[in-house]
Amino acid sequence: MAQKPAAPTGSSKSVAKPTRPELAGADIGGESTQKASPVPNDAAISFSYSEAQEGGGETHQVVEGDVATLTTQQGIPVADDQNSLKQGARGPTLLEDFHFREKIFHFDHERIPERVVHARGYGAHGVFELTDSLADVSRADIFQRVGERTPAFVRFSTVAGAKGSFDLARDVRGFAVKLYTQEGNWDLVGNNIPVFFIQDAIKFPDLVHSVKPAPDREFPQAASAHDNFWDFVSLTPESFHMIMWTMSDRAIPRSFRTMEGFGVHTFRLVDVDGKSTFVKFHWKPKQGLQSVVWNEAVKINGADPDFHRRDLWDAINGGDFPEWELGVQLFDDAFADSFDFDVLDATKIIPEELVPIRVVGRLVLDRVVDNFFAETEQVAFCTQNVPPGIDFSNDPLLQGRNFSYLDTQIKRLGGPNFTHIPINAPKCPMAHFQQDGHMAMRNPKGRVNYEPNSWGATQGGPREDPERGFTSFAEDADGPKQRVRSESFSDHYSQARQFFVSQTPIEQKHIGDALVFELSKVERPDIRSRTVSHLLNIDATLAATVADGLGLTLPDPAAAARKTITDLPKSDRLSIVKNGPMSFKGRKLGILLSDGADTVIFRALIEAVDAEGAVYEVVAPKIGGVTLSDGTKVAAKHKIDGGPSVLFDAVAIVVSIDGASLLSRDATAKDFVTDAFAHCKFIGMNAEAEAIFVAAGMADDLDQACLPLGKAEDAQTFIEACRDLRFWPRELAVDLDA
Ligand code: HDE
Repeated sequence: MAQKPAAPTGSSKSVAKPTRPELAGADIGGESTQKASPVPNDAAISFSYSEAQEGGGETHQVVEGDVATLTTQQGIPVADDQNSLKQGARGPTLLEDFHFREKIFHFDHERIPERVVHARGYGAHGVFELTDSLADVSRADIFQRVGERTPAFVRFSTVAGAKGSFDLARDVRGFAVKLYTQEGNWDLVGNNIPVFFIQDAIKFPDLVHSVKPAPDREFPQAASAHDNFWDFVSLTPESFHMIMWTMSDRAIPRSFRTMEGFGVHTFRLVDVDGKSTFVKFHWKPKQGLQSVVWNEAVKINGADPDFHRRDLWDAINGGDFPEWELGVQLFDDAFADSFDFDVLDATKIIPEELVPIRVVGRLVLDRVVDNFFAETEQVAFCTQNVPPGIDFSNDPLLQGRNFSYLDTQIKRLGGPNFTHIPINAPKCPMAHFQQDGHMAMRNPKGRVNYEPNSWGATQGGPREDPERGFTSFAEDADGPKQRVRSESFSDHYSQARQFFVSQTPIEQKHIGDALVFELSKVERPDIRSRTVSHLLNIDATLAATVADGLGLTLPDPAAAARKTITDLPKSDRLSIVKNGPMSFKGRKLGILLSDGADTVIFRALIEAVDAEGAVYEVVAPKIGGVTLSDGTKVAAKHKIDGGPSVLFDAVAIVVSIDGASLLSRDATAKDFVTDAFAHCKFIGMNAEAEAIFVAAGMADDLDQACLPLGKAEDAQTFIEACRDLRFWPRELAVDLDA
């Protein structure tokens, strides 16, 4: 017998916003949330759809009573969505079943090509506010009026991995910002590292091929620790400044929220008189800089491959809106001429100590997307999108990008009308004669689609405007056509060294560890050796440490086009540790509880976390939660084997004697404490918890960053200690590679 169609159960789901448990209340939730905020996405998920229209979307629903009726794409109401149309109950499916065919056909076509690089990304909406006018150097409308707000969309990404890869790959992070200005979209398509691997865009396909999975075996995924990548970079000395950054903790950020962003290239700002000033763009996170350690990153990838996207989603929905300052480094031709390096060379920075950053605005991300595909996947950034008052320099990488991004969007989004997709459409008036093409949504009215024309002001359509319109900076350019690399691009090691010597000892150790790890995955000894030959031109101690870590005889230094400048001043701004937040705000405490755990300590802990502007999650032997010493029930966010300590910035262990003895037998509970310790985290623990450390073989290891939680006041002391984020001396004391 044919099954009866299921009755629709409802047209909209309400996603209840979790509210912070009253501390005085009886039962407590297993996680905290930050201040509640009205986030549109949480209001209701409706089964309606929006149709892109000029001037905004319109919502269509076929509604009967309170419940929307399921329809086909053509709007035909559907009576049965459970069974295809058959000739008899057990007979063949009929071609006539248009609902079935449409449903399957549409499903078959759901995928679009993933981005050739930066495939895995996560986006959010926000707003840019100007805090200091740049009218003195740029005519761009976005830079004129202090206090004015411009809508923004930001997409963070990894570079090498596929769309479904994990978040904590050792990789550069994309930091692409679309600003919907009153003079059209400005896309600042940057990274979280201020330099790049190569100097000329013609090498980009080679670089990307080398880091992506090899063509025969299609692995390794989302990793640079393999022969092809190190083969390419060790044959490309210009990449070594970037290599220092990617081997540093910058390439394993704790969160998108704790990364800097950089425009990388030198751009131009152009004022009303056509005068140009060179500019480098910087995004400085209000959350401070923070990264994880490599062993932790590897484990996070298993425990929560979506760690970064979940973090952004939770922070924004919890009302803890991430914020960055927009800073500019401004300089003129005279500085450019006097600089040790070429400002057109994207493998170089201009140290902030040399050209200080002027903060001109702030970017706040305050809204997650309604639909990942529509917004994050379909957003199309193009470096060529600049409004009047912002212009390009001759950086050969930037020049190449200006071709590549438009080209790739046409392939990825299927045609030239990708600006009709709402996330890509400017939010200012547009008028032009471009028409037709696949999926044209905005179509001109009237008979005129060309200019010049003589149909007059009302019918003739838009006209160019020499005053308002974009004009390119009138730079003198001359010289023979030639395929050359300017001599001024030939210093490949001096700034790599400057970066390395500017790091704290623990950060230098991490760079050495990363190089040893990566090169240990390289099978060909000659590639390992060639890489070390470049390190010799950067820092002799680093080269010796890496050679030793690989069990390699130190090779001769690589032939250098230019001798390394060894006395470039150290730059504190290049270190993460020196630019930490000194706050636990926005961080997450994992609290391991057992039945019978002390209520007073637990309540004191969550009060201290709350006061700090941090969040907590409860880990327990069972997901049903625990009953505290006074009978209060606390829900768990994680069962112990699903909530390893790598998911948290710091951990607290508050258990009863029975709870400690139960957890002491559990391998995942022992991993919880050994990992927290090995990753240099601050650990708060009551006396009973010590049994778990003893069981984990750590009886003699506990140090000053393992803080007691014996009485209520200890909670505050512990959270204050957590402001340092990590207790680095521990790593230098216990790691074999130290
Ligand atoms: Fe990209 N890059 N890139 N890139 N890039 C792309 O465009 C390219 C470079 C960056 O979230 C592609 O839409 C060339 C530097 C980000 O959607 C493609 C060169 C920087 C994103 C492309 C570079 C970036 C991309 C692939 C060498 C930092 C993701 C998909 C000259 C300043 C944007 C796409 C998003 C994406 C080309 C080098 C940043 C193929 C040819 C340097 C953040 O067009």
